Amino acid sequence: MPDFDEIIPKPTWIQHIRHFFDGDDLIYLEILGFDLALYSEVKSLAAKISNKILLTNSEEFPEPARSWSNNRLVNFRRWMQDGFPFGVLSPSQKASYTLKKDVSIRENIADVSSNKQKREKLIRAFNGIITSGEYFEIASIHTDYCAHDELFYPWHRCYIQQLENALRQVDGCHDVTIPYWDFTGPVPDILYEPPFDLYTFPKDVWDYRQGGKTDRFPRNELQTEFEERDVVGLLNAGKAHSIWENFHIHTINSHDEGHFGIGYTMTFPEVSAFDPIFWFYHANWDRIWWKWQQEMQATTLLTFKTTFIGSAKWLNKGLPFYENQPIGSRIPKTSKGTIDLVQCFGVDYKHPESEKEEHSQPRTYGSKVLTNGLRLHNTQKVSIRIKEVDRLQIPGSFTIYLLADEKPLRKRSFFQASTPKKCRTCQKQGKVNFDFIVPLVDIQDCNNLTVRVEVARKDWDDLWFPIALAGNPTLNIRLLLEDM
Ligand SMILES: [Cu+2]
Repeated sequence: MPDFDEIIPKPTWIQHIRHFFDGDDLIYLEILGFDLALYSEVKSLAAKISNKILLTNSEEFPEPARSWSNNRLVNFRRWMQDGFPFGVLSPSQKASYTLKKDVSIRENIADVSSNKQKREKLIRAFNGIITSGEYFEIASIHTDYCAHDELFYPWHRCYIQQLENALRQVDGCHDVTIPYWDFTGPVPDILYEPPFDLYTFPKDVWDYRQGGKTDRFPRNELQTEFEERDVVGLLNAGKAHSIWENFHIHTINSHDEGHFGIGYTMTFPEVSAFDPIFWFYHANWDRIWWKWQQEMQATTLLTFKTTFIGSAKWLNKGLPFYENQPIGSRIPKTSKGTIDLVQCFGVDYKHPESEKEEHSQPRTYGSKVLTNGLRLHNTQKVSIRIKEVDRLQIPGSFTIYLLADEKPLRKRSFFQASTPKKCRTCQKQGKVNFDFIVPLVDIQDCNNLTVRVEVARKDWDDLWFPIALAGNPTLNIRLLLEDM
């Protein structure tokens, strides 16, 4: 970490300023109603902080013993003067991490599969809960809950733990953990072997009848789908963001594409969790979040909040899961109680070796914050936004196409409930945008840019959803400028 008491030429929030506030200060001030872990709060209180008048009573902040050096104060004022830049952590500035001891470790399913003992235990545990019906009960939770808003990551962190707890109840499997599927490499064989290849519905669920089976693409087709949908590219671009909200929004794009890329059952929230691959796919999403938290030094509640640009209120919302408690004293979980994976759940992830070297850049869309000037010449890319698609009107998961003279230029898939109008989380964010970056040459000779919506359900085969009914979205096109 840089020395904050030296003069810093271009201080940013994420690299420097967030570290100016000591944990004790943060806790003390939170009691007084100031949340200085939050970028937005520090920004709005910056004048008071820099003039040391944050606290109107006789107490000084920070307390005299840990008072800021003059250089630190200068750094803070420079940051104000520069327009409060949030900043980005480059790969070399990201924190390294070591695997926690004395906790359960979730591993790569490819590694579990190559260890006879571990593989057999995982199979036994899965067969156990499928036979007992517990698998059905847990998978059914996803039929009615659609947590793909800001609660997405915390919700699914609890959800996979619920399955893991169930697996551990099976005889001889008390120490089993849910492995993750790292989809950046080849698809491991085990995902196409029983009991992980498919699930048979013991009763009717949604469009599936009793005795029906989950379906997904054959292995090689899945691989091709993932490549064509650029699941890994979208993931890498999302992971490179240092702002939590951006990380969340952009990685969800990759998550949704992955659901579609796996196959039909996984395309619909009502039934996706019945396909066993769901669990390994989602353990990987949880691992991706955790790794991002580790790299951003955001593994605790206090430090996690320093990555927010907006409000932290959602952290207090209840989740439909309970803390591990004896029956009779069930305490509902909130998102707060999910942030520190090791503390809250007693597990850690062993990340794949292949992830050691990564150098993605966050993809920015549309306008940029003007701090250092922008380069106008040599612009070769445009950002295209399909703006304000009213997804509540669209019956279920869909794919939106951007067409240049009727030919598909780009597409993006969106994972949602079949009756989004009935879903409270969907209602909150009814209008959604779809962003693409396109080389200028691809559209400059085109006469007509249009948009089409394709509903994923089989009964919509060959029919487009009328775009006028989807809230008549607009197309915004902007030149993509580079920083100087
Ligand atoms: Cu999912």
